[in-house]
Amino acid sequence: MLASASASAQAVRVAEGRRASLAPGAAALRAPRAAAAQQQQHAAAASRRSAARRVSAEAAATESPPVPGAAHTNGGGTRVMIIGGDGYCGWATALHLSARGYNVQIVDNLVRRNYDLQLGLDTLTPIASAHDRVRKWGEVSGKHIDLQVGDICDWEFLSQTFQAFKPDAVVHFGEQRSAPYSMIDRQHAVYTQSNNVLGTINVLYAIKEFNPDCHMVKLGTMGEYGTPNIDIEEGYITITHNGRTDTLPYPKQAGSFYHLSKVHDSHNMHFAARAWKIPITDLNQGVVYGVRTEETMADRALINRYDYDGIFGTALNRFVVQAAVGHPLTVYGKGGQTRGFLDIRDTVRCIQIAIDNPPARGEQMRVFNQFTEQFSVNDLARIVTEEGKKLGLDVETISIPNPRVEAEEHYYNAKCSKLQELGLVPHLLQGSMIDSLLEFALEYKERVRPELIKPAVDWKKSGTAVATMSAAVAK
Ligand code: NAD
Ligand code: USQ
Repeated sequence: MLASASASAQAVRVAEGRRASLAPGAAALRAPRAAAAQQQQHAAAASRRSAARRVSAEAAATESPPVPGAAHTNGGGTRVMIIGGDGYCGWATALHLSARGYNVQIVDNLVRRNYDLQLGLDTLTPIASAHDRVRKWGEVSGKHIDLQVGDICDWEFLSQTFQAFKPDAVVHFGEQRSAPYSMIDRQHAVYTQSNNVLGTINVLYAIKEFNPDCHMVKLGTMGEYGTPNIDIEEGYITITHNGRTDTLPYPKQAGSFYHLSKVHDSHNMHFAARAWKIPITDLNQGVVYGVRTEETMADRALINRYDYDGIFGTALNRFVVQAAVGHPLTVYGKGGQTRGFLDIRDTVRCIQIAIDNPPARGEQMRVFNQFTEQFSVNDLARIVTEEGKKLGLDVETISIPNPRVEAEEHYYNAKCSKLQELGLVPHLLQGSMIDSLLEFALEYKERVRPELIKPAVDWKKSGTAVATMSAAVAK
């Protein structure tokens, strides 16, 4: 229960902020009483504001030349709030947009870094702190990114930040994004859905109350659709039933409590677009691979995170690291699971395209499928094996019992033309891409902890007993 019925509105706000900003397992860090939490929150907010002011001042004071080759194209000073801008997709996007003339603010509660601390995980790449990153970006590019550390589930924080920055567009990456994390146990399932669904509702209210023209660009997932035995359309399907025809949201059959949180978000956003005429674009993104973008490679302190563990690592990124350290590629079950994939260089471009092409107010929520190619897990293993051989690596593949509940052989044909019609020119998965990713993984291979590679979260065993301590390392 978040708060008793008789609690004051202030206590409810504090309780909301406290609950949402802490991932499960962080209970020991919680202040015992609401008053203490409130004091802490105010102190944290003050230090947050002064830290952000420091970062702003330092970044603004630097006058170094821009990143070579980073064209300052059509951003036109558009004010873009990037929620989740310290994460894998968000950081690359923040720099991409900043380099191109958008006025960028990052909003992030840094909880992704906290998940690693709780579970004993780490990114392959040594990433700088959020504050050092934006400071370094100021030095390297001469561009200022405003950083606000806070939780979007905390309405007081979000509403004040929104009103102060006055964004023209909000790009919302700020969710718990791992399917295995959401299936660790009941606590992690509840956290994932409350963090994701309630955070998104707060963003919708902020837009409605303070600037209903602000365009919400929200990261959804291809996994919302599941693997139906018919073609997957981009968001909507026209159905004729008993002689009548309608165009309706495409049916959703998600495969984890995480993927389901995205389904719930989509429904809530679809409703808000209708009820309040907010311009919204829902991007159903496929699995992202790669780590280099022009801007994140401009300095070591700008390097992006790269997850390879069994909880946050995604298929292709994991296989590349496995090949680099001589670990057999971990195909789950039969390996016929087919998904949409895209290069992180296309993620950042897709977001820019979405921002530049807002729906009109009152238009139905827009949905784009954001991926460029489909592969099965077996396809990925074959490609990584072939490319590994070229670099002299002896790559093996094993089939391990599937920890998930999902179809291992199925029809899959998803549409993805809308972003390309608006100008996306895809980076396709070619040998050279895998080679450079492999070389990247080889460069950091000393940091790999092999015990984190095998999956330890089993969908069928997810229970009510708290399983944080056993989630990362398989028995
Ligand atoms: P990530 O975990 O690296 O980044 C998410 C960021 O959001 C983190 O920095 C985290 O601290 C922040 N965050 C989480 N909850 C927050 C909250 N309540 N308030 C403020 N900040 C919060 O994830 P990612 O891989 O960059 O994914 C970004 C988005 O894209 C997610 O919504 C994810 O579901 C979606 N997506 C990712 C992929 C992929 O392959 N990585 C594919 C499809 C969709
Ligand atoms: N898989 C393996 N071996 C591995 C890892 C994964 O066979 O070592 C399989 C999984 O069983 C699954 C497929 O590869 O069938 C994809 O798994 P994944 O971990 O790469 O991706 P997923 O859990 O779906 O989640 C990731 C991101 C998530 C995003 C989603 C896009 O973590 O944020 O929403 O990709 S999509 O898959 O299109 O829904």
